[in-house]
Amino acid sequence: MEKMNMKNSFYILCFLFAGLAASAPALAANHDIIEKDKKFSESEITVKVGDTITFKNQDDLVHNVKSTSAGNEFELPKQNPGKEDTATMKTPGEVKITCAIHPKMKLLVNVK
Ligand SMILES: [Cu+2]
Repeated sequence: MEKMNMKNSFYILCFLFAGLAASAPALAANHDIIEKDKKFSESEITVKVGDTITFKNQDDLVHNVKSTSAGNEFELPKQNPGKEDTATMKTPGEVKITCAIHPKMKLLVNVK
């Protein structure tokens, strides 16, 4: 009888942990954006708060990616060819990303 109770307790614990795991918030995702021919590989993307965007410079010139959008301001270090850097999207809203050196480069990020 005692053994049976132990077994039942074990199943109940398993059930509880499974429930906890299922209700845990989704892990932040990373989104890759390529910089090539003085363009971003996407013009608009949608991400979640806490997600990161990795900017990969596949051009043969320097880029300087930045945002001045409220709540998501950042400026990545000047990127030599082959470099990559990551920015975290912290606040819901529209984030307008550009390159300080090439202002025609534009990426709109919708942070949900
Ligand atoms: Cu640039």
